[in-house]
Order: sequence, then structure tokens, then C-alpha cells
Amino acid sequence: MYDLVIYNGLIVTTSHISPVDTWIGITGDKIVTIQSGKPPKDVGKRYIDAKGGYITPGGIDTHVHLQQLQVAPGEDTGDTFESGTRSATAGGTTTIIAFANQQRHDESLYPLVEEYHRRAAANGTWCDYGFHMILTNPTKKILDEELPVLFEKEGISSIKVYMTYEARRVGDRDMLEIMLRTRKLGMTLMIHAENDDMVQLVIDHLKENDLTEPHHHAIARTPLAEVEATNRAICLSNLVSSPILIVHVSSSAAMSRIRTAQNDLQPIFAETCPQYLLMLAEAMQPSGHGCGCSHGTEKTENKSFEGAKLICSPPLRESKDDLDAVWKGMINGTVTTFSSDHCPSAFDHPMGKKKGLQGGKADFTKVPNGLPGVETRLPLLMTYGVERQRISVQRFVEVTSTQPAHLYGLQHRKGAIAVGMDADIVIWYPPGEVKHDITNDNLHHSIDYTPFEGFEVSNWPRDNGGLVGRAGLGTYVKRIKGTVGHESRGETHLERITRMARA
Ligand code: DUC
Ligand code: ZN
Ligand code: ZN
Ligand code: ZN
Repeated sequence: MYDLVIYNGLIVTTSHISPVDTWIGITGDKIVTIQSGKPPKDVGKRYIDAKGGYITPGGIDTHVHLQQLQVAPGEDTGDTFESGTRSATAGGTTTIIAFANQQRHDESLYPLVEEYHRRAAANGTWCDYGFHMILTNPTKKILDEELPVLFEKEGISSIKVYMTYEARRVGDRDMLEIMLRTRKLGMTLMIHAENDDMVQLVIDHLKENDLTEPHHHAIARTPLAEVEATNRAICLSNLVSSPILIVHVSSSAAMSRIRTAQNDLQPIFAETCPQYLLMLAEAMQPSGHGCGCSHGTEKTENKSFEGAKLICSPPLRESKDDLDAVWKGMINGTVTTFSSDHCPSAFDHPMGKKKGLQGGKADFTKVPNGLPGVETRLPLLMTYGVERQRISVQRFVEVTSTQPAHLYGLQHRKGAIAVGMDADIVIWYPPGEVKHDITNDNLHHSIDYTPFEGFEVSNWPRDNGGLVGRAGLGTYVKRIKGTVGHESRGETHLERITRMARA
């Protein structure tokens, strides 16, 4: 007798959509059978009729910031592990990977990982979770002694590094040293690629000209800074033949550079997020915008600070060509994985987005960067990707679940609906049953706004009348080595040029 039988739905994998008379038997937290035909009446303790809707593997959101130790204390006005995973679950995401960040002065990663375990366990999580490590001070001891231990004992098989932000960026030599280790260990290396000096120069010029309203953030973080850093990361990776993943790719130029590297068979992978498919920087401008700059004509005093709600990095782009290029990357396979980059700060809070409005004067450089979006990621891609016929539902599964699983070492448990896998399953409404506008009142995070307010959605993970589950059901997932980019290959470029120099 199975604990649960799900039937009468279209089960989707990356390669296949099963006929509607296929059913899934679940016992405990595992899928134990998938059979064709109608399910017998007496094999399940409970039955769910999927009513002809899609059945997809639970979403895996591998880019989520929750209760991250901040550079400046007290800045954390975002979600807790409890509220963030509640929101994830309500949007069909059953596994998240959050960041554990090293600060420059941290000489060991072990206490940090313990601290993040405490944070996640404090109120429990609604869905499964793991941690990536952010490195800001990659000492030899950390690289050679601690990373292998964290991989082996904690199942932390991925690292993120920043090429931007004064307090976080790593230099090129450090990046190379990290790449050598991640290649050797088979860890996944995520890179935030923006040239910090280019960004800072533009910021200084904008400030000198008193151009500091929220929408100027998009001008400061120019696509040139993204493509320069992306190109540099790719060149560094070439030297040491190390696979890398460029996270939150937002521009046409960066996407093209990645595509070219992939065409050259370099192990370069890309992530993008809903905001880079669906929103332009003009959304940051108050209606009737104007600040004396070339973007408009109104007086500064009338302008609202609402645009700060959309401040993220990389920023929303100014040109529709960028949106189109990111969609192309989704469609043609350049994009490997689709995450939310859920990095929320409350708007109406002195340490949240309003930190950038002091004494009534707007300063985008003081606004915490990042958007909430863990709950809206899947419904937005289902609506604007699948139902608007830009991508297939199989591709949806690939970028929201299967490839994230393989990239980050979850493939032994997650990312597919198959016998032996975790029973992480999303049932969608049958086509045509849902049409509503996203509104923050209906979301489950603890943030006072959503950047997607008013976006129409035409599907949503079915909730059978309310969010079921509870905090404490989620568990920590130890990850293994991912399978994307780590296929064994011969000597590195570095080894080859050394060998040739010796000969
Ligand atoms: N990078 C992220 O990955 N998230 C939010 C802000 C940032 O710079
Ligand atoms: Zn980033
Ligand atoms: Zn302006
Ligand atoms: Zn992020």
C-alpha cells in the first residue's frame, strides 16, 4: 500500500511527457513506482487527481540568500530560513541552496557553517536546503585543508565568488587559485561577474552630478562592466581549464561571450533569473520621471523612491535587446540554470531599501541590492516561458530542476520524477483554469513588496486550498559532486604550456 498515489496528470521530464494514464506511487518521502494505466482503487492510502495538469519535479532554487551574515551588522531585513522556505514551497520549490558567506576577517569556514546550520534549524525549514560557501579570503589553509573537509563531511560542493563589491571581491590571482581547487575537487564555482572599478568610476561621476535616484543604479552598473568581468572569468578559466558558472547573467553582451565560449567547447555555464527576462530599468523610474538628467524632465522633488524596490545587481537593463538576448539564451540552451536570486530586503524599513533615503535625499548606493522572488520564479517561467510558447515544458523542467540538480550534486535524489528519487513533485492546474495578477498579499515571504506586483500569471503550483506542510519538514541535504562540467578531461592549458616550455 502506497502512502500517496498521484494520477491523471502529464508527468514531465527533460525528455518526455508521459500519457495522462500514468500514476506515481509514493511511500515515505520517495517515489517507489511509476506505472501506466489507471491506478487500482486499493493501492494507496491517499489519492490526488492531477486533473490533466502537468506534474513536474519539485523546483530547485540554487540561488537564495537567507539570514546571510552581512558586511554591516543589522542590515538583515530579509527572510528567515523559515519564511524564505515557506515562500519557496508555496511557489513549487522544494529545495533551496542558500549562501554561507565568509567575511574578510574569517580565518576558518567551520564556525560559519555551524552558524548557518543553527540559523536554519532555529525555526525549521519548509523544504530541503543546502549551503554554498562564499569565499572572500581564500587562504591556502582554507583552500587546501578546509574545502575538501566541507565537501566530504558537509556535502558543500559549490562556492561563490564576487568580482565586485569592495568588501567581497577577489582578485584574479585568488580567483585562479580557487579555480585550481574547484577543478581538482569537482566543486561547482559560481561567479558574480561585474568589474568593480568600472562600476565605481561611474558611481563617482553620477554622485558628482547629483544623480543618485534609484534608477541611476542601472546606469552605474553598466553592461560593459558585466561583459568585461565575464570575459575575464572565462579567460581565467581557460588558463586552468576549470568549469565555471556565471550567475545572474543579465545582458546581451555577456550572454554572447558565454555562447562563444560554449561553442569553443569550454566548460562555461550560465544562470539567469526572472527579473532579467521580464523587467527593464525603466520600471525603476517614477512615472513622469525626471531628475534633470537626460531621462526625463520633471523636478526632483516630485520623484518617489519606489524604484529602490527594483535595485538588484546586476541591475535591470535599459535596453530591450538585453531582455531579448536573455530569452534567446533560455531558448537556445546557453542558459544552464534558472534561479530566483532571492535576496530580499524590506522596503519600508530604515535598514532595508529605505536605507538609501536619508533626510529625504535618495542615494541608490546605500540601498541593499537584491529582490525577493523565490515564490514567483516557477509560476513566472511557466506563464511567460511555457504558456506563452517560448520554451517547452521539458525545457522548463530542465532549467528549474534537472540541471540545477546535476550542476550542484543533487542528482542522486532530486531533479527528476523517477523511481528511487525524493518525492518532490509539483502539480500544476489544468490549462485555462488560472488567471490572476501577482500581488504581495498572496505571497508567503516576510517582505513588504514583490517586484512582480501586477504581473499576470496563467498557472500556479496547485495548493489544494491552502499551503500544506510546515516548518521542520525540510532537512539539510548533503550534496555530492555535480555532473555538469566535471567530465574528466586531459591536461589543463596551464599544464600544456608548462610541458611545452620544459621540452
Ligand atoms: N549578488 C547576488 O547574487 N544577489 C544579490 C546581490 C548581488 O550582488
Ligand atoms: Zn551575485
Ligand atoms: Zn534620470
Ligand atoms: Zn544572489
